[in-house]
Amino acid sequence: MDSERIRIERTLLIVKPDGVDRRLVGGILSRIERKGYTIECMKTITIDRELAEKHYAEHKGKPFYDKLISYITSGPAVVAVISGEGCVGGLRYLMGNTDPLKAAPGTIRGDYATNVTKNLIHGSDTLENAEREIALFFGGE
Ligand code: IDP
Ligand code: MG
Repeated sequence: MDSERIRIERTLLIVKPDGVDRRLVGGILSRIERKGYTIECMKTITIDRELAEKHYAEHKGKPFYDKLISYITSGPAVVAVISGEGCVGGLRYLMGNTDPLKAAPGTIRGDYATNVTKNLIHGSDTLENAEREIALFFGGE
């Protein structure tokens, strides 16, 4: 029965600067809400270098790291806490493959993006990272 369903989780969503610049924020949030997830809180910020480096610490030293940091800090981004049943994995599924050229049609990246750096959206990849990232972006609030 319904009471046995997957537990309610929280995850961190970022509509990255290309998504804000392309006016895709509403369209992306609409898909997430349509799925049944809740926007718990949300803000528009320009991510500074220090925050970007903390958020993407696991990628330090990779070939795409410098490009990633300059991209994510390049302009306003929309950051939100999303909640709902199994939403960590569920949001990843809605987002599609990291490389938009490999993301299935019907996913956000599959439908709206072509570039592996400018792939529109971030969603936490594990429950543990979700809690870490939520604390990083909303810890003082
Ligand atoms: P994810 O966003 O799907 O979790 P990650 O592997 O965590 O993907 O990579 C973080 C971000 O770094 C990606 O969303 C993308 O913007 C960028 N990125 C990942 N892999 C590459 C790559 O091979 N080339 C360029 N940028 C990349
Ligand atoms: Mg990731």
